Amino acid sequence: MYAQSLNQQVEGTTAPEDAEAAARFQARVDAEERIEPNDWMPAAYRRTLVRQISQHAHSEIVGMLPEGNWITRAPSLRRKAALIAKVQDECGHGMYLYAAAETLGVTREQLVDELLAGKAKYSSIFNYPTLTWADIGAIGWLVDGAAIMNQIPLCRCSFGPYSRAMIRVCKEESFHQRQGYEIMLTLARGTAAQKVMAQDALNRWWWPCLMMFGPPDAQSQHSDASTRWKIKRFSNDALRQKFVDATVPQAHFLGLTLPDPALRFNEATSHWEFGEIDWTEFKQVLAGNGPCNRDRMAARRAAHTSGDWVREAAQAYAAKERARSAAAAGAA
Ligand code: BYC
Repeated sequence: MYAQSLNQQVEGTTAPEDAEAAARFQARVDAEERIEPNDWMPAAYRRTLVRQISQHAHSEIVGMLPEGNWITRAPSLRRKAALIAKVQDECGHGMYLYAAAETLGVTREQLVDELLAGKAKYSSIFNYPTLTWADIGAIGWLVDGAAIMNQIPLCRCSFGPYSRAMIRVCKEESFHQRQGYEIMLTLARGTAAQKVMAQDALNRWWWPCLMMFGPPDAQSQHSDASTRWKIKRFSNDALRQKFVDATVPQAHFLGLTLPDPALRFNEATSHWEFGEIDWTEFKQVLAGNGPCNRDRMAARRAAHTSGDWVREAAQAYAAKERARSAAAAGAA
């Protein structure tokens, strides 16, 4: 459940709603105009955006952990440099997204507090462990691949700051996806042991990646409103299917097997049909019981606490700068 306190604050930033304003708003959305932070918007639209954008930001930040885990153990200098750059990009994505959420009347501190208090969600995928180097390939290829599939349509989201942030994020995700696929290709064409490692990573990441797209359409409580508001352009199931259709041939090119005995190409629909997703596992991960939920939150809390002095120093510096500017303005 999204935190009550944040919701109340978000509600408080909008003028009382009237039917005419709501109709004008929907007409602008229907005409593909972008809604900007100072424009009138329904409270529920604002609330949905704060929820989604902040969850997205948290995902980028928590998402640094599984890959960051391998920076010291990357197999070559080239791989290490690329991985450091990728993890740093994810941090940058988190920063744009927190900034986009802040335009809706919440502060970054509030959003981070919600995460650290365990009240805010982040993507289920980051609660799985990175056991071998091949997991770094699988994350780039599959997790970033799934993220691109979901985020390309978000570049046309009705809310201006979110859509603009997504354009840059997608460009960077595209590099991430390629570096992951290249790691997988190297392993798949390497020694027998390396190929086994690549296959094992694919086996472990495939199903959790399909869960990234969210619950089945029939159980997606936010989809109807988000589609009407053109935040969502495709349903969870439609994006999941696009991802499967794009990824199965990539796995075949690698010479790897997808861990799904039900997978088969339907000539009539030109889609890859896949087996049943374990939604119980998804719900367990969302409830905080995935393999790494507790580790991830402990790592974020520890990073936040050990970063106290950095925030204090930055605030002290900003206060000094303000005093200097005020003194200079007074002297002029
Ligand atoms: N994990 O009504 P629904 C990256 C929740 S990071 C956790 O369908 P909606 C990367 C959902 O929030 C990329 N929770 O929701 C970073 C809702 O719960 P609440 C991350 C999930 O919003 C580092 C409930 O289930 N991408 O690429 O219409 C390294 C019902 O769902 C998940 C984004 O954040 C999940 N997988 O649709 C490498 C994309 N799925 O809020 C890579 C932006 C659903 O009512 N977000 N839930 O408590 C979205 O596009 C949409 O929010 C979703 C869900 C498609 C995820």
